Amino acid sequence: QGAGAVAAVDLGATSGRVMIGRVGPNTLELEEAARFPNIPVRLWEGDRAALHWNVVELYRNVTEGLGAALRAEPGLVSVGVDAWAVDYGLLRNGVLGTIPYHYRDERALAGTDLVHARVGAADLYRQNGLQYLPFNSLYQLAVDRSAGRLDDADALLLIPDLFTYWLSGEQVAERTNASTTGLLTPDGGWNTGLIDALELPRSLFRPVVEPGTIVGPLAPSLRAELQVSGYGPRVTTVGSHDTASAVVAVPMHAETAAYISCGTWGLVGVELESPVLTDDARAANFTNEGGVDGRVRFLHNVMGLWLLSESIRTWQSQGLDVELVDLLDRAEAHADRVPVFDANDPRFLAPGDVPARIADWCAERGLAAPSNPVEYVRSIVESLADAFASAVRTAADLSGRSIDTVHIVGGGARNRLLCQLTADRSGLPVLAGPVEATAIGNVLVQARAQGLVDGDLESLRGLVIRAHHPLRYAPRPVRTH
Ligand code: LRH
Repeated sequence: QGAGAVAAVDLGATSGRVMIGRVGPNTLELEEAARFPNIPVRLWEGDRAALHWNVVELYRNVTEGLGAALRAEPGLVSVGVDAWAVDYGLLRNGVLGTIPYHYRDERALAGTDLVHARVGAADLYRQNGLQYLPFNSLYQLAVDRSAGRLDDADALLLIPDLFTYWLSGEQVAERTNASTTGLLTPDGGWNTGLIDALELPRSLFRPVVEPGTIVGPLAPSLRAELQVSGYGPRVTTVGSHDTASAVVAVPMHAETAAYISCGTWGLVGVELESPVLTDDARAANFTNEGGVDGRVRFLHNVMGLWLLSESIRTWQSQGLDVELVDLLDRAEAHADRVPVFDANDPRFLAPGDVPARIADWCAERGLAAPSNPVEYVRSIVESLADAFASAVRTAADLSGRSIDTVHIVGGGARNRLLCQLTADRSGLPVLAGPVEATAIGNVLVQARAQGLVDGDLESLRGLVIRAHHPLRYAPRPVRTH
């Protein structure tokens, strides 16, 4: 076994990147080949403007990025795509028919009643083990069905599967991300009973494949466009749900660690061998998502850095001259008391004026709202840390694990204040990093499929532990005012 190179395409809610990963039994190196923004678009649809993903623009950036990766590393053996969960494209005869909706678009909201009228929430949880999120694919599909949008479709591809298809010409459903549709059985096949009960066409669903499946070469047209000589990189599935890839690269001892994959969302939980499908887990809104190698990602979605980015966007659109890094510095030094609000409140889901919604939340409880952006930022970070700590405790209780370390990976690992406050509020040491966990997890699963490394998740994590030294935040006593 020698080192070899693969390309990870990692699409996030605010940006995408193509990373080159060089991997061997004692090597794990990452190099950025391209990075590009992911900016959703609103399109008028008769009575309102709906929020969509600009997948065509993303695809152009992906192929350009892949071209750059191939110039830097002509010997790339593989390419794999991960992205956010739940959203999908509908195709007919191989052609994308509708522009994929964004899960934050309000269209999904009608889906809950449509689905629960046919299958009750408790029954659903026993079948799919998913936390209730109003935008889970099955709710979106119920709305699309009633709007007639499924009538012309003969295939459904989740976002990373759509890119895999455009890159290779092959249509598959990678299991970790398919688990976020709510339409998989716990053993990872399509739940045809549930699909029938919701009157969704069975023919939409493609064969479920595992992460690390070699799908095929790049489509001939793309090989020509990128001037690939010979066979070129194989398109390989990874943990195509970005969170599944991130969890692969958490440098943890899974039995005693909790992880927080913190980007737009903060995904807080533990890794288990089998799902927890109890009423308590459902009441706590904990999810059992499919992990790489059959592991279960038992976690809860906390709102995440979205609260910060959406606040900044609001202030900037109001003409305020603010920047996140600067506000975080000042929030770190801010000693006065700020309100801690419920970062899980669904009112924060849709794009819009997050600071005004925080003020409303406070007003409803007779609390004084933050009075300037620094206070808002401090209040958001305190509230996120509080929600993170509470989700860590719940994950431990529900799974029967005793947790001694909290890992934070993803962009949130860069946020010193968030890491420190999470340590303080959980009373546990926080190990922060790697920031690029998702891309690393993507790279490692491809590398293993290509025979560049072998072994189970623990040995893949061993490579991460040797290559990346997390920053440690020791818990401080929490001030009681
Ligand atoms: C994070 C993420 C998360 C999902 C959400 C839709 O990017 O994939 O795991 O719940 O997006």
